[in-house]
Amino acid sequence: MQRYYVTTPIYYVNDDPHIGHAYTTIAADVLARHNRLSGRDVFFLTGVDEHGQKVEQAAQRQGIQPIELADSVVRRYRSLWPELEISNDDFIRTTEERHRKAVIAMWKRLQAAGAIYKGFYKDWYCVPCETYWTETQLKDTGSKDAGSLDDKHCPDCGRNVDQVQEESYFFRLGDYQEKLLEHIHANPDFIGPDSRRNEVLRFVEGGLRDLSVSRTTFSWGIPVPDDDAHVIYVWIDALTNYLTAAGFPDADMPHWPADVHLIGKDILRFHAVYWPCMLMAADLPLPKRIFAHGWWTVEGEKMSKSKGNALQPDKLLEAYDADTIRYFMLREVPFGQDGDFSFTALRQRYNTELANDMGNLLNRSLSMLYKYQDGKLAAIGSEQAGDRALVAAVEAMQRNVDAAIGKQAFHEALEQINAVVRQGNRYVEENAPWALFKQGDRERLATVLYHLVESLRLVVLQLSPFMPEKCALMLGQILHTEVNVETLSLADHGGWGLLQAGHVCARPEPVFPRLD
Ligand code: ME8
Repeated sequence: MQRYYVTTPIYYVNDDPHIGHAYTTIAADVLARHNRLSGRDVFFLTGVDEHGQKVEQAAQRQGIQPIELADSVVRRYRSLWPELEISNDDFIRTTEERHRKAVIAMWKRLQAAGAIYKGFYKDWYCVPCETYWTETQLKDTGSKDAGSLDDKHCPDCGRNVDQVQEESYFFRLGDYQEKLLEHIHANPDFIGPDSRRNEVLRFVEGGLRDLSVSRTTFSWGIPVPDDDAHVIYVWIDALTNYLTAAGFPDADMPHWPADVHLIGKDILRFHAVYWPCMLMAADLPLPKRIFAHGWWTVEGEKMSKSKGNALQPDKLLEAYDADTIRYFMLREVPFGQDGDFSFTALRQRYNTELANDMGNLLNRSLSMLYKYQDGKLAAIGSEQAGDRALVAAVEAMQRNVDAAIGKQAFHEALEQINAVVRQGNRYVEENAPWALFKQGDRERLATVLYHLVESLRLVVLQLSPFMPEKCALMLGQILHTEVNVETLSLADHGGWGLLQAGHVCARPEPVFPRLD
């Protein structure tokens, strides 16, 4: 069976989950569910990033131990994900023993390859970003007050950076510059979207400097083997999680390399530069693809702790169901671009695309089936052009959805699905089943109703990775039985014509009541 391994970033435990975290995880979940539906052996990993100075400092501020902070945030993630219908196969914590073993093994492999050496370090460090900057990088990127040495700012987030001067281990990142460029050029799909690929190419062409990979100024992390004055840099620790969960270093890692690492645009360099270079140095296969999505603002404003406007998924779930949130986030913004989360936009999308189009098509189709044929599908007559066009549209949609999801274009996949729904509603108007009934044309009526119900079944099947709960309800009405979407497959259920004459659907019940 073909395997498919998808990952989310592991989230820092210094902060509560917000919609940015939910976004990546929902997107990864749709990839996992779609690939399961397509018959692949899926491994879907998410988890948390517990080490590093940022977490240590957050714990200190609350007067607790880092592990206590981690435990409490982990509880929030573990209860949130099922509520958002996240179907992850594993949840990794970087404080787990399996991960410590993997990180140590990774370190030793890098060391054995001669890719790590001990040196001396003098640089600037941004704690919130857990990123090192050189003097020149601060100046070049025009961070404000760049002239005054005691008031420097991070080129990424604009917050103050600290000067650090310490003995450190270094990773010979510079040695892999050419190999990485070759790899990116030889594999056009390695980094998506294209704009991010170009960004990485420009960065690497600008020259890679060896990377400091240990710290001596705090202790919350995994100690360097045989030199425990040093803690392994949190990004080396964190990135290795993708291998840990795949079984590194013990097992033969059937799921590695990952098919896709989904990430946010802010952590592109770590994933598309540091991580592949580390893997090359360790002589391990590289992930097949890294896709960076954009950032959400909320009602036009950047989410921030100080403004207190970080939108928390559990609050959102008090107002809207998980499927509506999942649908909105992946439909509203082309994946890869930035977007704005607004409640007006959410209600509008829901009311037009789900209540008016999708919900209405199902409801009117099943209602007519009950009104004219007691809920029962009847033998069909010969197909007319409009019928064949609907079947063709459904089959094209199946191929296009698969292609769109294959390149993480969720908005395109949903547009393909919605286009068939709109066609279905036009088909109803064009064929006017009420007139066929009046005219007593039972055969034509049966043909039209069959085409409606069968196309709905296949549309809902394709939508099910996005909206598992609503689709289970809709399929339940069509099939007249309780449906577990997780057991369905395109191979067994994706063909046109599987519904038989004589099948009785359930009475329609509204699935998408209008939101006001
Ligand atoms: O970066 N919109 O963890 P993290 C969309 N531990 N996505 C957003 C967002 C927003 N407004 N704000 C944050 C880390 N994110 C590391 C990862 S992986 C080996 C280690 C996204 O908790 C952000 O882009 O700070 C990132 O992908 C994710 O949340 C995790 O952020």
